Amino acid sequence: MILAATFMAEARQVARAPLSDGWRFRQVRGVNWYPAAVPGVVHTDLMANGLLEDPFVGMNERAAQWVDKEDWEYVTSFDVPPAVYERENIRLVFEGVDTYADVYLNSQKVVVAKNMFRTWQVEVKRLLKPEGNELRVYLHSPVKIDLPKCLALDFAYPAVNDQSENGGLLNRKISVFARKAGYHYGWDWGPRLVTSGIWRPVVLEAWDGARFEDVHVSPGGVTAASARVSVTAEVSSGRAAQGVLTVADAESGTVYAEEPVRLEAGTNTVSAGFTLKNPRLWWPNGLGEPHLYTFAVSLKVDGAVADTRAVRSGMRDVRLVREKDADGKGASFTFEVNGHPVFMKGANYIPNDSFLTRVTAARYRDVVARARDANMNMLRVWGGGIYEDDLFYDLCDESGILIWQDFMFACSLYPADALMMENIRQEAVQNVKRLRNHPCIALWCGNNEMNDAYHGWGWKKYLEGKGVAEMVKAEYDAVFLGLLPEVVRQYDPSRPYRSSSPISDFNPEGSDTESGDMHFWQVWHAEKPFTMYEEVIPRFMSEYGFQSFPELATVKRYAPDEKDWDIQSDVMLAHQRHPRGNQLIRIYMKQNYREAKDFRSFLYMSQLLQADGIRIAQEAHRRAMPRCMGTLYWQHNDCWPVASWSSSDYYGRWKAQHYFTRKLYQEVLVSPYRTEDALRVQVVSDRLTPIEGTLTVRLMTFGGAVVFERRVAATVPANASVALFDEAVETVVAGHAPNAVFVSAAFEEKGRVLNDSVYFLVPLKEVALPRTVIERTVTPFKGGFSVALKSPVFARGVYLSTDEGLDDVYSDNYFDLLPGRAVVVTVRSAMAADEFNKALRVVSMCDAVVEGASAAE
Ligand code: BMA
Repeated sequence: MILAATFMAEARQVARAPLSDGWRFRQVRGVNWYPAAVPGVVHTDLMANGLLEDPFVGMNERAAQWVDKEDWEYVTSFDVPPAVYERENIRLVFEGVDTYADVYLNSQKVVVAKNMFRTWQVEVKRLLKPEGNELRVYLHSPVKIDLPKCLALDFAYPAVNDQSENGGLLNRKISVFARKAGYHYGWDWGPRLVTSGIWRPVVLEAWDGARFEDVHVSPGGVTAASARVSVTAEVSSGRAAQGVLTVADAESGTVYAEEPVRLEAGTNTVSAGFTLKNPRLWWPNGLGEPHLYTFAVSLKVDGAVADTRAVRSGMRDVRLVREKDADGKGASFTFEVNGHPVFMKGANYIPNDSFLTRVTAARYRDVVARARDANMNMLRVWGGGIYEDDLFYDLCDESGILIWQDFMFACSLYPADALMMENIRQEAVQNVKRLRNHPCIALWCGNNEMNDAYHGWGWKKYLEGKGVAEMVKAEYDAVFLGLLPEVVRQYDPSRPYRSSSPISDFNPEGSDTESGDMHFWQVWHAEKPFTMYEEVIPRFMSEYGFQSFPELATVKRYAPDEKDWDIQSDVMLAHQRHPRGNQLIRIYMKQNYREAKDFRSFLYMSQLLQADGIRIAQEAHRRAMPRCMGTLYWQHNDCWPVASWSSSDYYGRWKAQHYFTRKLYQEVLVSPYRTEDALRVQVVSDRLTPIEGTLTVRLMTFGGAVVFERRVAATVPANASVALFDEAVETVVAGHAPNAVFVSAAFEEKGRVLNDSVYFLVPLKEVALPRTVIERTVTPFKGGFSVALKSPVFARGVYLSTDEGLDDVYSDNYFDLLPGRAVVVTVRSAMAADEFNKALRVVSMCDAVVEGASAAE
């Protein structure tokens, strides 16, 4: 959709040529040159040349730690085609350099880069020759640059997740000195792989006269009747001239606005505006179509087109409503979209790879599809990663996924002298300008957890002890209360800014359940039971989570050798980055489940445990709407194969939690839960119109006998959460042992089940799950198989897998099979039928626990 001109483009327009060919690289201390990929990073180039073992396999990460202590040099040479060489202006653009680099063009230093989140550009016409130009990029080791800064201080800027020890730097947390993705230095789900490289494209741009530097399309006052669209363009012009700014529909050609503009030599701001009548609105996933308009914006100078840009935009009104409660104690935290309060269902998003340049378009498509297909309407791009690629936001625009966008600061405190402030300002301005056209962006947020950490994690005390608390706090305030909100006000005034996530509206030193957002980690870090999710419910839950292991097919990729199949083996521990991760999983497993019989079963049970636990929170948050208006669990994805809080692993394989989430985030949720001695069923609807339907609540034995049944006809109001069933447990169980029965609840509209749920009246550990063998019938179809499944008795967490088919996608998995009821699962797979039949394993929880460890024990 971008009307990108190339060298072939019409002479007057801006020409762009990537400089991606012919690159070579070397370790500066070394002598040999090797072929290199640009965009790319040193680690992947070393791997491609057979000089580094894949750090994602086994314990190879350890053997990669030397890379960040070295300087590296990248060189290419290129000719400039005449059609470009003759243009009035030629600019060299680095869209992203990681991180410290000197760039030389024909031996002249033209760029000194020091921030991986910024773009760097320089006018190079006078330096270029028609042939044989040399472009050289000297990448300084981030360790060599930043370690001295760290050593010069007599206190440490805290950085809890920086795995400096793994990098051989003892306790020197140097990540805070670099404007570089925090997770590169290690995280509690990620390896320490401190990359260097030319990680985004290098391009030559050439033009005559005038060009767009930026085009901002900003819809305002959006209603069903009309939308006011303002287009503001930054234009550089070589001379004073008369021009025309035109905005047209890219498809139909309909001209919306045509403004004569006066250009002076230098930078100009020109604008045009128009009103769209009865606009097609952009809706978040689940509420309607996320319609996108593509506006062709063009600039004519002296009658000829000088530059064009195609800008996609969505007509939507998103606001964050924070109204004081009637009792004055708290305030709402509600995203309102097109006039409707919308409950945010989503997750926190991290970068998709430690080596960012490996994230292909297909992987971006998959990770966003994983959100859309799980019925999410929001992702939080978390501050320890990157401002994502344009493609990511394009896909979110198309999928109706709203974005909570952090600036890139997380779980640390950062120095901010005048030079750093300017560096951060440029980073913020560039990224806000780059992303503000996307309708998906809902909110800007200064940082992740820094406010909580300063006040609540003992950092303030530590810094006071060192006599620098005021200074460090002043640096914090300057960035997050001064610079960043100012940039947002100036460049994207229609969007809200929050200084930190989480933060209370009334207590600037922390977060709480009465206002603002909250990260709730008492479950997991503080070992509190999952049921605490039902007790602590904030206005907006922006983080909570629980770890699980990836399934065996993924584990095999990093631990191929069976001798390592023990969660405490060195290899498995290298892929478990939370210091107490295994211990915590074991503790919760013991509290909630019976013992897993072997390694494979433990992996599977860890996924069910995570899904069961997080489900309690997801349901409690949704039930609590409209007081609570959002649930974003930690975390959507992984950056390498690892045990983590993710609901889908590095290869994109859905964990149990992802399948559970898809159902729990449906438009309508049926949520059974227990109070002291009653069973309640609540129905939550995100639909913007009322639903007439029927709730059926059944109590069944594991053999399939229905011992209680009630049907409740009800109208569920629009966008509401209502209790439709409330009955004494005693009445419902009707004399049966509570551990030998389960609740099955479903809500249907005109005979179609909108959502259903299985619920146990006692903790799962005590449930007398019967043993069963699941019958299966496999029928091949083109590109896959359908698998019909049936069990005479209840089967918990039915799991289909073939350890081989990494790309297999199941229509459903980890689901409960009701006694006697047939379920058909389809799987897309490249396997041959007999191969699949042999490899397919169908198990349920009763197969995974130690034989004889019966429920009643
Ligand atoms: C939150 C996140 C991450 C972290 C996660 C799990 O604090 O912001 O920093 O990975 O918890 O500990």
